[in-house]
Amino acid sequence: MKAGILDNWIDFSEEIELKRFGSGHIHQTFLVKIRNKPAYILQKLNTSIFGLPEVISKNIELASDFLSKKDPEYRFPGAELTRSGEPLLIENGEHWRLSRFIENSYSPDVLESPQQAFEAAKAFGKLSRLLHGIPMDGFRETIPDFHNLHFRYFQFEQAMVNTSTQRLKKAEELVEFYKDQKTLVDVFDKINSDNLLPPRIQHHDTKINNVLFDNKTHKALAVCDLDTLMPGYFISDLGDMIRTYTSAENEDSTRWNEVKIRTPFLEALLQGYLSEMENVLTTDERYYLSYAGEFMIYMQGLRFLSDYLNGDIYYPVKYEQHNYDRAKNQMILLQNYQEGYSRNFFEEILQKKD
Ligand code: GN1
Ligand code: MG
Repeated sequence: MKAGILDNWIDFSEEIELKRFGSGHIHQTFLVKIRNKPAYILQKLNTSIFGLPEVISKNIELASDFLSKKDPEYRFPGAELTRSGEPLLIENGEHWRLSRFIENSYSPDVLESPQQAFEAAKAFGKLSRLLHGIPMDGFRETIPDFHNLHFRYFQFEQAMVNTSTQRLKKAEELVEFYKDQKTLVDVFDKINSDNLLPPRIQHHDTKINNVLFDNKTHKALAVCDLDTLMPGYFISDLGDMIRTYTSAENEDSTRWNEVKIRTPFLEALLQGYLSEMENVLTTDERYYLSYAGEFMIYMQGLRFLSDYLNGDIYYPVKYEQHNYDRAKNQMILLQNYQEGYSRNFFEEILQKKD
């Protein structure tokens, strides 16, 4: 069946090996190996989440055209066109996409060294830098309000109303914590109402398993998972990196005592990001560097908690309180971040660079 799908792009009379790939939550992803040919990544898009698949293709195409002129060497894993020249195959109501697999690469779930944090942050910083100045006109949001914290908080409020008494009781402590942190939403609202941050094309899912590293050199080769490449603020990409590169445990971990920010990783991440973005960031953006981490950890925690309250309708779960645990993990990480990394920490790093 999936092999039949592949027929729309390539000849595969040769032996073909297809296996599930990666740990993404949303799409079904397969690695396709064909004898004597390059390998591919085949994805069946989750269109109940990405209701506008043609917007994804358009955004990627616009970015790809711009990047190929600005830096022809840049590796950007856009979609392979089907035999009829389309970036997406639509068959029986299903949407499929094929892209080149970057050979000899791996994508980690947790970073092992500050050097890797530097590399990954440099990779996403580079993408932001290269896309600086791209005309925004043709871009649209692939998931409306995806990183709109105001909207995410509203969804959380709705989830509290609609949930079962049992789940609400179980989540009481977390609910209180996330409510107490609502000032983070107020900051976001002010950024919006006063136009404090310039719109940028951002990746919006910079977690570490969306970076491809070279098997041997451990250098970042490329970033992948481009479905949420769309207009937003720099706090989305920088914040998601802080959320996932600096924690000693990934978001699924329940080893609560180990969930904490690793300072050398945070420093390396900032160095990597700033090595690309330092001269691009505005004064206001520099001011909001530390907020980026709070914004993303908080929003991800809210999303996990809302999903727990809603009865696990968005994130796939492996056990009953999986989403509850993820929201708890993010709560601990946020507390740790707020205790240890004030705005001063970020200013010192900026000053050292100046
Ligand atoms: C989802 O598909 P995946 O696992 O890369 C989610 C991100 C979250 C992430 C948390 C479209 O990304 O926003 O940060 O899970 N993507 C969507 O692991 O909701
Ligand atoms: Mg992914």
